[in-house]
Amino acid sequence: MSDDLWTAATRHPFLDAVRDGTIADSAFDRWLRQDMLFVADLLTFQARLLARAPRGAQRVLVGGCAALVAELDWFEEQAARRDIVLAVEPLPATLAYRDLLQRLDEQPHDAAITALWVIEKVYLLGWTSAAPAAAPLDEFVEHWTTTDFAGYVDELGVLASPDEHPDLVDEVLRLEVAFWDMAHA
Ligand code: HMH
Repeated sequence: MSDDLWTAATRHPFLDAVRDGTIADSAFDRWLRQDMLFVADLLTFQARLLARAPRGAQRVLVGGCAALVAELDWFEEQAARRDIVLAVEPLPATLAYRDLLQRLDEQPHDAAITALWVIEKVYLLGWTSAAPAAAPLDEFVEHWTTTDFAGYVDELGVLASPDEHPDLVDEVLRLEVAFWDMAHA
Protein backbone atom coordinates (compact mmCIF):
# COMPACT_ATOMS: atom_id res chain seq x y z
CA MET A 1 0.00 0.00 0.00
CA SER A 2 1.71 3.14 -1.13
CA ASP A 3 1.49 6.63 0.34
CA ASP A 4 2.31 8.05 -3.09
CA LEU A 5 -0.82 6.48 -4.51
CA TRP A 6 -2.94 7.86 -1.68
CA THR A 7 -1.52 11.30 -2.44
CA ALA A 8 -2.06 10.93 -6.20
CA ALA A 9 -5.68 9.85 -5.65
CA THR A 10 -6.52 12.65 -3.21
CA ARG A 11 -4.46 15.66 -4.37
CA HIS A 12 -5.28 15.76 -8.01
CA PRO A 13 -5.03 18.74 -10.42
CA PHE A 14 -8.80 18.36 -11.00
CA LEU A 15 -9.42 19.06 -7.30
CA ASP A 16 -6.90 21.93 -7.28
CA ALA A 17 -8.75 23.48 -10.22
CA VAL A 18 -12.08 23.11 -8.37
CA ARG A 19 -10.59 24.93 -5.38
CA ASP A 20 -9.00 27.63 -7.54
CA GLY A 21 -12.13 28.12 -9.63
CA THR A 22 -10.23 27.36 -12.84
CA ILE A 23 -11.94 24.08 -13.65
CA ALA A 24 -13.52 24.07 -17.13
CA ASP A 25 -17.28 23.47 -17.16
CA SER A 26 -16.71 20.71 -19.71
CA ALA A 27 -14.33 18.88 -17.35
CA PHE A 28 -16.60 19.30 -14.34
CA ASP A 29 -19.66 18.16 -16.28
CA ARG A 30 -17.74 15.15 -17.60
CA TRP A 31 -16.85 14.21 -14.03
CA LEU A 32 -20.47 14.74 -12.90
CA ARG A 33 -21.96 12.50 -15.59
CA GLN A 34 -19.39 9.75 -15.12
CA ASP A 35 -19.64 9.89 -11.34
CA MET A 36 -23.42 9.48 -11.57
CA LEU A 37 -22.76 6.24 -13.47
CA PHE A 38 -20.15 5.24 -10.90
CA VAL A 39 -22.50 5.86 -7.97
CA ALA A 40 -25.17 3.71 -9.63
CA ASP A 41 -22.57 0.92 -9.99
CA LEU A 42 -21.45 1.44 -6.41
CA LEU A 43 -25.04 1.06 -5.18
CA THR A 44 -25.36 -2.26 -7.05
CA PHE A 45 -22.12 -3.45 -5.47
CA GLN A 46 -23.02 -2.21 -2.00
CA ALA A 47 -26.49 -3.75 -2.04
CA ARG A 48 -24.89 -7.11 -2.83
CA LEU A 49 -22.32 -6.57 -0.12
CA LEU A 50 -25.15 -5.87 2.35
CA ALA A 51 -26.90 -9.06 1.29
CA ARG A 52 -23.91 -11.15 2.39
CA ALA A 53 -22.69 -8.97 5.27
CA PRO A 54 -21.89 -10.36 8.68
CA ARG A 55 -24.30 -9.16 11.37
CA GLY A 56 -21.94 -6.48 12.64
CA ALA A 57 -21.60 -4.78 9.24
CA GLN A 58 -25.30 -4.59 8.35
CA ARG A 59 -26.19 -1.24 9.92
CA VAL A 60 -23.35 0.75 8.39
CA LEU A 61 -23.89 -0.85 4.97
CA VAL A 62 -27.64 -0.27 4.90
CA GLY A 63 -27.06 3.34 5.89
CA GLY A 64 -24.55 3.63 3.07
CA CYS A 65 -27.00 2.15 0.55
CA ALA A 66 -29.67 4.66 1.58
CA ALA A 67 -27.12 7.47 1.29
CA LEU A 68 -26.22 6.35 -2.24
CA VAL A 69 -29.88 6.46 -3.31
CA ALA A 70 -30.11 9.99 -1.89
CA GLU A 71 -26.88 10.80 -3.71
CA LEU A 72 -28.40 9.75 -7.05
CA ASP A 73 -31.28 12.19 -6.37
CA TRP A 74 -28.73 14.87 -5.55
CA PHE A 75 -26.80 14.23 -8.77
CA GLU A 76 -30.02 14.59 -10.74
CA GLU A 77 -30.73 17.92 -9.03
CA GLN A 78 -27.18 19.14 -9.71
CA ALA A 79 -27.43 18.12 -13.36
CA ALA A 80 -30.75 19.97 -13.75
CA ARG A 81 -29.23 23.06 -12.14
CA ARG A 82 -26.24 22.91 -14.48
CA ASP A 83 -28.61 22.23 -17.36
CA ILE A 84 -26.83 19.09 -18.51
CA VAL A 85 -28.21 15.77 -19.65
CA LEU A 86 -26.96 12.92 -17.50
CA ALA A 87 -27.51 9.99 -19.84
CA VAL A 88 -24.12 9.29 -21.41
CA GLU A 89 -22.09 6.23 -22.19
CA PRO A 90 -19.51 5.21 -19.61
CA LEU A 91 -15.93 6.18 -20.47
CA PRO A 92 -13.07 3.66 -20.06
CA ALA A 93 -12.15 4.66 -16.48
CA THR A 94 -15.78 4.25 -15.41
CA LEU A 95 -15.95 0.84 -17.07
CA ALA A 96 -12.70 -0.23 -15.44
CA TYR A 97 -14.13 0.70 -12.03
CA ARG A 98 -17.35 -1.19 -12.83
CA ASP A 99 -15.22 -4.22 -13.66
CA LEU A 100 -13.47 -4.08 -10.27
CA LEU A 101 -16.78 -3.69 -8.41
CA GLN A 102 -18.14 -6.75 -10.20
CA ARG A 103 -15.01 -8.76 -9.41
CA LEU A 104 -15.39 -7.76 -5.74
CA ASP A 105 -18.73 -9.59 -5.68
CA GLU A 106 -16.66 -12.78 -5.86
CA GLN A 107 -14.23 -11.71 -3.14
CA PRO A 108 -14.57 -12.41 0.59
CA HIS A 109 -16.55 -9.81 2.51
CA ASP A 110 -13.54 -8.36 4.32
CA ALA A 111 -11.74 -7.66 1.03
CA ALA A 112 -14.83 -6.07 -0.51
CA ILE A 113 -15.55 -3.84 2.48
CA THR A 114 -11.91 -2.79 2.58
CA ALA A 115 -12.23 -1.65 -1.04
CA LEU A 116 -15.42 0.23 -0.12
CA TRP A 117 -13.63 2.00 2.70
CA VAL A 118 -10.86 3.12 0.30
CA ILE A 119 -13.46 4.30 -2.24
CA GLU A 120 -15.13 6.53 0.35
CA LYS A 121 -11.97 7.61 2.18
CA VAL A 122 -10.40 8.98 -1.00
CA TYR A 123 -13.48 11.09 -1.62
CA LEU A 124 -13.36 12.51 1.91
CA LEU A 125 -9.65 13.34 1.61
CA GLY A 126 -9.86 14.44 -2.02
CA TRP A 127 -12.71 16.89 -1.60
CA THR A 128 -11.16 18.15 1.63
CA SER A 129 -8.16 19.13 -0.48
CA ALA A 130 -10.53 21.10 -2.77
CA ALA A 131 -11.70 23.31 0.12
CA PRO A 132 -12.42 26.14 0.23
CA ALA A 133 -14.02 26.38 -3.22
CA ALA A 134 -16.12 29.26 -4.50
CA ALA A 135 -19.79 28.94 -5.49
CA PRO A 136 -21.26 27.05 -7.25
CA LEU A 137 -18.77 24.22 -6.69
CA ASP A 138 -18.55 24.75 -2.93
CA GLU A 139 -21.65 22.55 -2.65
CA PHE A 140 -19.74 19.60 -4.02
CA VAL A 141 -16.88 20.16 -1.61
CA GLU A 142 -19.33 20.41 1.29
CA HIS A 143 -21.16 17.28 0.18
CA TRP A 144 -18.11 15.04 0.67
CA THR A 145 -16.60 16.81 3.68
CA THR A 146 -19.53 16.78 6.12
CA THR A 147 -19.03 15.36 9.60
CA ASP A 148 -21.73 12.78 8.74
CA PHE A 149 -19.74 11.57 5.78
CA ALA A 150 -16.51 11.53 7.82
CA GLY A 151 -18.33 9.49 10.48
CA TYR A 152 -19.49 7.00 7.86
CA VAL A 153 -15.93 6.64 6.54
CA ASP A 154 -14.69 6.03 10.10
CA GLU A 155 -17.33 3.35 10.65
CA LEU A 156 -16.28 1.61 7.44
CA GLY A 157 -12.68 1.94 8.59
CA VAL A 158 -13.42 -0.12 11.69
CA LEU A 159 -14.61 -2.97 9.42
CA ALA A 160 -11.80 -2.61 6.85
CA SER A 161 -8.44 -4.39 6.90
CA PRO A 162 -6.19 -2.50 4.46
CA ASP A 163 -2.96 -4.09 5.73
CA GLU A 164 -4.29 -7.49 4.70
CA HIS A 165 -5.25 -6.33 1.21
CA PRO A 166 -2.45 -4.00 0.06
CA ASP A 167 -2.77 -4.87 -3.64
CA LEU A 168 -6.49 -4.28 -3.62
CA VAL A 169 -6.04 -0.91 -1.90
CA ASP A 170 -3.53 0.09 -4.58
CA GLU A 171 -5.88 -1.08 -7.32
CA VAL A 172 -8.68 1.15 -6.02
CA LEU A 173 -6.30 4.09 -5.68
CA ARG A 174 -5.12 3.64 -9.29
CA LEU A 175 -8.71 3.58 -10.50
CA GLU A 176 -9.37 6.80 -8.58
CA VAL A 177 -6.40 8.52 -10.25
CA ALA A 178 -7.63 7.31 -13.64
CA PHE A 179 -11.11 8.65 -12.87
CA TRP A 180 -9.78 12.14 -12.08
CA ASP A 181 -7.50 11.99 -15.13
CA MET A 182 -10.48 11.11 -17.32
CA ALA A 183 -12.46 14.06 -16.00
CA HIS A 184 -9.59 16.51 -16.22
CA ALA A 185 -8.49 15.46 -19.73
C1 HMH B 1 -14.95 7.84 -8.52
N1 HMH B 1 -14.96 7.43 -6.12
C2 HMH B 1 -15.59 7.94 -7.19
N2 HMH B 1 -16.77 8.53 -7.07
C3 HMH B 1 -17.39 8.60 -5.87
N3 HMH B 1 -18.61 9.20 -5.79
C4 HMH B 1 -16.75 8.08 -4.73
C5 HMH B 1 -15.53 7.48 -4.90
C6 HMH B 1 -17.38 8.15 -3.36
O1 HMH B 1 -18.65 7.66 -3.31
